[in-house]
Amino acid sequence: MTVTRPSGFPPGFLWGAATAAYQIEGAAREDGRTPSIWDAFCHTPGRVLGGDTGDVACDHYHRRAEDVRLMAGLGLGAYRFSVSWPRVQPTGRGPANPRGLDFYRALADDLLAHGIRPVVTLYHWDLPEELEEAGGWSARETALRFADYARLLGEALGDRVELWTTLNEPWCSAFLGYAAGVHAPGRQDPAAALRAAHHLNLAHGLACGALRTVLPGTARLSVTLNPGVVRARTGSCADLDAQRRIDALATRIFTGPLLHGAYPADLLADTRRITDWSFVRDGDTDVIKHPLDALGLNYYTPTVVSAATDNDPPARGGPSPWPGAERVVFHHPPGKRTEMDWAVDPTGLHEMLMRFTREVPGLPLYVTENGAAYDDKPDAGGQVHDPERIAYVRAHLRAVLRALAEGADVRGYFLWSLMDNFEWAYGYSKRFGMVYVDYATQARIPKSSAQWYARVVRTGRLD
Ligand code: PNW
Repeated sequence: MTVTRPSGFPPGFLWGAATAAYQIEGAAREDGRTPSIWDAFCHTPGRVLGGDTGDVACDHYHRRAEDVRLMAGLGLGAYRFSVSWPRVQPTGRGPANPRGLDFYRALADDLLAHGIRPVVTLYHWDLPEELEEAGGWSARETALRFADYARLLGEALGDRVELWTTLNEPWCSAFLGYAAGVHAPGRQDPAAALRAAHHLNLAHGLACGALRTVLPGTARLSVTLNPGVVRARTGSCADLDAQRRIDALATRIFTGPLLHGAYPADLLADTRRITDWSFVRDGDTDVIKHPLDALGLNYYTPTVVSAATDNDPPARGGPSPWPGAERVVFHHPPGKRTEMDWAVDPTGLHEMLMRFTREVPGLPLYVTENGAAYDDKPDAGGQVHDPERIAYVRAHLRAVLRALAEGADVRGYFLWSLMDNFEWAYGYSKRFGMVYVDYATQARIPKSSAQWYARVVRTGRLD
């Protein structure tokens, strides 16, 4: 078999970097912002490593202009950021907080002034705490509130933003947040997690409807998923069944209704012990299957699974994020790892892109996150060298090129992340940035990967 490897990316390919509001903004109590579920989670002892919080984070709320100049210096064509819901609609309901909206208008204006396209994610996990107190994503009401919030954002930023993403990684929101409890709101209720997944899907569909009514015809709507690239450890029937179960819970629980208008029958059967799915009402799946203009895909590492045997000890480490698939064992594939202990395997990115090329032909794809955490430190001269990150990103960009050569319609790539930031339950202990952040001084130091990435962006070539 001949493998075509074009050395360049198509003209117009969007080169970007990504962040999320709670991970970088800080200013947690300023200008009318109220707590989100992540503020509450971080301020509960024992939840986040080192007791870290996003109270200050990268202080981006106050350093917006400097950070946009940094992006301009790297030559970025696009910047993917998220809006903090409790900053722009403090109670999660009712009128907007104008000072919150002003921040995002100013950010979009700064980006546009530097020729950087703003790509907005409406929800990157920071639900207003008031809505969590009313049931959070396990309550249907939250999906309705999300549609109102989307409309409000559409009205405020519609003249500045073309590419919109409703949700980031709803799998994490539903299953890390409501089943495993390792993310906010820290609940451990498998039935609530499955309800949350449905209400996130519904929220996406309702938000798309709301955005379509207020946005100009040029607006493009998308959602960002983190489809698991799930591999069976062996070809045995039992291992293939474990793979099928995890694929259903990781990916098809979202892509089923979002892209095809129905929940997969095997998922409903696998979870029947936990819920009867009566929270899915007539018409919901039609709302969820709103026509999309693009699909955002996040990729870090593949997953290898096998069926538990009688010799396998019961899973350790708290409740499973996989309701209905508790007897599945997760394996560490051999080879290189990042600081997250995630295997470096770019073939998974290629596989993911080809899966969606086959599954939704014609739908433009964006890699909305890809990157790696390494133990970066400034050297004696104050420089930060991160050759492993360069190798990681280069290898994954090669996988994108390979997918492009095989017909995938990949329109852009967003490196996670622009800068080191608050890595959720790991606090500040994991650094994903191409820009180093010295949290004591808030100094930004572009790592060698940033210089390397700037060259890729400028030339559209990898070497
Ligand atoms: C994604 N998992 O999070 C998020 O979109 C980012 O906010 C985050 O910083 C980045 O990836 C790096 O972690 C994930 O446990 C968090 O499978 C956890 C998982 C996956 C993605």
